[in-house]
Amino acid sequence: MGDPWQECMEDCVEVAKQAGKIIREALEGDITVMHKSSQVDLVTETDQRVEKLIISSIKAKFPTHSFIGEESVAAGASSVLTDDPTWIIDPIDGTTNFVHRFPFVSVSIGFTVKKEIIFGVVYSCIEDKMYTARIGKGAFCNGVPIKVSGQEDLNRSLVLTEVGFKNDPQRFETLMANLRRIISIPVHGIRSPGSAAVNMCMVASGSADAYYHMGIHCWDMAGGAAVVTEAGGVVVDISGGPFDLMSRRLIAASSRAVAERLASYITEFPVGRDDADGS
Ligand code: LIP
Repeated sequence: MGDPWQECMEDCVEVAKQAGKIIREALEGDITVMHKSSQVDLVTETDQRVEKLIISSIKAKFPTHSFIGEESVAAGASSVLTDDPTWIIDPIDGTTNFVHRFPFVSVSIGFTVKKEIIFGVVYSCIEDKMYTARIGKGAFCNGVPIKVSGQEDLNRSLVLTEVGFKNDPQRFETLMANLRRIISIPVHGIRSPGSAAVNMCMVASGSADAYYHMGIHCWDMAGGAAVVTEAGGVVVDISGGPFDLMSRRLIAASSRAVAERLASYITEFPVGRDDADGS
């Protein structure tokens, strides 16, 4: 028997391309910005339109599959991961970038079966880079194999993270203290491209050596996590322990040595879980 999920992956790439085209076209016109949980949690009609397109076209072919989509969850859908074949979708990863026309904007889709990631597709649609990874079969950018830098020394690493406002003053202090501690290790530098999925693909393709974040969601992580691991990198929890897709925290790195040492400098703050309403 061939690969039962190959057709799903091919369809995923096709729908990500269509989604990317819509996003690029939307950048030509006016963008109306709405807010979700806070002043800095942005959403646009394009996020909602693209998510509807992705879900409806996949559902038409695979009607029994389940979906966890960022905008569907914002509208009240469940984000509990089950054993079903499940598509985990971020229609625009980097909405703030999209709103500002800052050029790291991606469509991120991960596919799980029995809660395990089977493949990931991240389309960085302004750069026109299509990252794909099927577990066990390698990671690619526009069809060309990619691999992590292999960097083992945190002192020689370029580190990515998100720098953003937090409503909770204590979390904000911890975020800034972590940044200060990591910069002072010292590392070669810290960058913040603003799309979790693109950050992971940068680690996967060797343009950066590590990425850490607390407070993202499964739809930000699912596609990119497959790309990093298939490119020879590691994805672990922010503590350095095993990665949990629903935990809202991760380190992605070029090597276990970099991931573990980075984890030792990070003070955690509570971020809750994506599946907190169910399991
Ligand atoms: C965003 C990320 C960004 C991260 C934010 C947010 P969105 O995704 O990719 O890098 O820092 O927490 O999740 O909301 O643009 O899809």
